[in-house]
Amino acid sequence: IRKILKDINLHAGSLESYASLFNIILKIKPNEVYHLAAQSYVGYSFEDEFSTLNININGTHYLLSAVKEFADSKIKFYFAGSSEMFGKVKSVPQNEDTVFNPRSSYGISKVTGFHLTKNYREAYKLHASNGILFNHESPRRGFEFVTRKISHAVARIKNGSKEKLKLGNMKAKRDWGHAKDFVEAMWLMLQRDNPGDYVVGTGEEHSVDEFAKKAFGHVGLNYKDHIVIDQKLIRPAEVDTLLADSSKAKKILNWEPKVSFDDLVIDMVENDLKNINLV
Ligand code: F7E
Repeated sequence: IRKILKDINLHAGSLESYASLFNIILKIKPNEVYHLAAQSYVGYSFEDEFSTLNININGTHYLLSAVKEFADSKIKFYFAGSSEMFGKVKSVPQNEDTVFNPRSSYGISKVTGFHLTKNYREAYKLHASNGILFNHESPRRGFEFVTRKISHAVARIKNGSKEKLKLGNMKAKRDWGHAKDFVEAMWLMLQRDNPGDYVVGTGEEHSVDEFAKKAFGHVGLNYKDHIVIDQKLIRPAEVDTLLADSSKAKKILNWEPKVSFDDLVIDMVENDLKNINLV
């Protein structure tokens, strides 16, 4: 965010402190609140489920409660729900009516956040919406997530590194979209007169294997020569497949993803190739 720092104001606060969240809202009186903060790495949630649940559930509750104190200000609230709420999916593709069946403490925390947001909307009449967003990636993605882990390894290996890239379950399928498209959907939700819940995804699924093949292929490498499977990276309870049915977002928000899977992979690899010497 270095490039935009001059245009924004940052305020320090913590999801673990109700007082800090309340004070920020008191100070800036926002029109819109986008609650994206969380322990968001599913892999880590298996190692420390207590922190994941505490931070994600209480943090969401604190923020909703603080927003409620300023009900007269008509603050619009967005909660970042997640396709991980569908977990071991009960039907394909998943839409707003699909039953939640989370497979990790992260998924459980997001289901709870979803219900808290809905309850504040119904009980206290907040303009509070849930986005149930499928995986959204970009060159800003953290290095622990599989897409960035791959794109950055491609850049290192292309630049001469002799390492092997260790991955877990390459058969897992995700509905991967570009974060810039998904942020537009979040914003559109808060421009509506009425709040609601929306599934946001591309409607296309690809495996980790396909992502890796395309990313290495983009620089003329065969991914099979550079990847080894590390059993330690296989999750104790995996989400095998996720595929979005975003018809509601398309119809009501007039939202459509613009970036294709191929262009997403290329954007991430090209960015890492460009910046490889700066890391
Ligand atoms: O894993 C498999 C892994 O960690 C994707 C978060 O933004 O999206 C994200 O959650 C898949 C899984 O993302 C490695 O087992 C294989 O099946 O990139 P990920 P995620 O768990 O799908 C949802 C919507 C969120 O809400 C989350 O906050 O890739 N996989 N090998 C691997 N995953 C990782 N991280 N590292 C590997 O080496």
